[in-house]
Amino acid sequence: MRASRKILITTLAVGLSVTVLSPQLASARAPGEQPQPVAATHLAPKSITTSALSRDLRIGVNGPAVTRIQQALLSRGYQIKGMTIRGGPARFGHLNAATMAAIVKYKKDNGLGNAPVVTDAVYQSILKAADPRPNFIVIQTDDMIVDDLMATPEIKKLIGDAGATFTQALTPFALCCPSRAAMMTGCYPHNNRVQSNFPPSGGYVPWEKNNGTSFGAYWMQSAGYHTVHIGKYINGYGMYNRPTVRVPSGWSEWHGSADPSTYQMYGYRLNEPSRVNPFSSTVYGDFYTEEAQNYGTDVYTGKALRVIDQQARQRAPFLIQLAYLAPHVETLPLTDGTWKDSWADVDKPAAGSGIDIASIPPRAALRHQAMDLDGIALPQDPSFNEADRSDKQSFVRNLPALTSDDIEELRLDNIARKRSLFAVTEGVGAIVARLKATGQLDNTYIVFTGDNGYILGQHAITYGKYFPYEPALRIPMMMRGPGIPAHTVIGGITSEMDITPTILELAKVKATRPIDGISLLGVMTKKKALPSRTILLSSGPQQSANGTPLPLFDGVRTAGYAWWVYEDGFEEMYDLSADPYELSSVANDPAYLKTRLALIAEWSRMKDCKGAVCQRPTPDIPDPVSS
Ligand SMILES: [Ca+2]
Ligand SMILES: [Ca+2]
Repeated sequence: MRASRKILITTLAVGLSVTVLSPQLASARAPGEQPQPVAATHLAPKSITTSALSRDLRIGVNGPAVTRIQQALLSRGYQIKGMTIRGGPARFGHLNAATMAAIVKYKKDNGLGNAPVVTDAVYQSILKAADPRPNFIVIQTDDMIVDDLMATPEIKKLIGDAGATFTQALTPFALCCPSRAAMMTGCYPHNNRVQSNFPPSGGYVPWEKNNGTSFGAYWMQSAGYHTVHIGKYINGYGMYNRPTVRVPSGWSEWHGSADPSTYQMYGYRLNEPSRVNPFSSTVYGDFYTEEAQNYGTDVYTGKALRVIDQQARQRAPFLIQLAYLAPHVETLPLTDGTWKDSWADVDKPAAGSGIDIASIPPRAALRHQAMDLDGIALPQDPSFNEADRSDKQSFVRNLPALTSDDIEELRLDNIARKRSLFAVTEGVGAIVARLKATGQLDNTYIVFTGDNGYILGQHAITYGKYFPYEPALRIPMMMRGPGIPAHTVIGGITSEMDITPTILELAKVKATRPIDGISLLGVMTKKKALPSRTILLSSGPQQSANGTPLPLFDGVRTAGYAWWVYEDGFEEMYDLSADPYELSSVANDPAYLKTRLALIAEWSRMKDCKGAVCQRPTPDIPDPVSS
């Protein structure tokens, strides 16, 4: 065997062959791997398929990938001899028959069987040179609270401790759909026009209409990223009254869950079009039959792992958005619930339409069902079952106090929610491990976040979300990746609207609309201080469990204060340093008059803000006058 390594790669005209001599690549081979000489030979075309070669070389056979690899090799000083590009680089389609035959002969001569000629490590180094842009994986849970991270320390260890943790990450709108729209666009609900879960003020149709070609994944895809969505999307996607399998704009690969089956751990439908079948849609098991292989969280993780494997062999960098259902409640299949009209995926639903389906706490994976979690106590801070709600607007003021039965139910809900997150934790672990095994971890950013927080009995509320109290606004958020120092903790206000601009800055991709969030890159790398932030709070049409409309409100949250006004004019305001649990509204306290007026002025600035105006730091908010 010769000491130097030759790599046979790329296309050539029939009858010629290409030899690439690569001293650098010899050192890039995997530990323990022996160098393998490649003999370039002149061979007549044989009957071997392009896909077989693609498997062998572990590369895609699309034109740009091959061309970019050639360019990368040339730019790094490799000599490529005897190469003729049929039709020129732009039209350069695939590795031709002579190359394939040469590789087959080489493998035969060297007794390599089916072993790959070019190893993953070598190929990775070529790919990196061809397109060094980083990959991104955004892992999103549904209704997860910061406290849930206590039950899932592995997520914190693998993502937060390995990078940055944002301890005061807020959603501008504590509801699934507006929150996800804000995350994907980097914009406030008043700018992306997704202001509730349902049309006409929110949901899938307004989403596509207003943001289909102006949000993170679309910009990334336009810049050459392979974009993949797995799981829950914008509420109303794939509804029964619009059964056609559609891939929303911006996504190269689609595994979107069709509503309302999105809210099932078993028996959910994923729309998964492929080149072979553009209308492919699969129902995974049955809601009432708990089969391990169909458990939603694990199926979603498996799909993410497959994409990670697949992309290790592709030139294009990727963005994966992996949206788990846990720890959200599950809803019973449609036939068992009451379905009021076709509300969810139409432009103008009939008046009075809505959804009223029975729900159950999220089911854990079978392997986690026997774990004894009885020791997990329901978090009960001083706002839990707040007795005196005279400072609060009538809706919350008039809620009945929680009974011991209510509290026991909340305790069990909390345990079920945390139990459902163990499979997510394992998923995060598997993803990190697979990125490492395929040589991609060092070039991949992973974001872990929720969509909205969850209220578990605070202020006697059992509706979970919507109201702008702290437990609903706060979400888990962390990010790891190259250049982000481990154990970075950022305590100031951040928002899920910051995720898209951060990714865009890292990928050097431009947005085509003003962005209301800010990139956190400089903050994470300690090159910039986090500015003081004001987050605009807003609301939209939403019903309580019994069909009563919830009161609308608007407001702001600054570092020190939360202020909002309901549609009936009732104001609530909390001094978060003195009253972090929001027990006593100071909206009518004369000592806070100047503070309140400053917050109202801040709201006036923010309520119709766009881009730079939304990003402006919070001005001085006067302290209360001491009495
Ligand atoms: Ca949610
Ligand atoms: Ca109170």
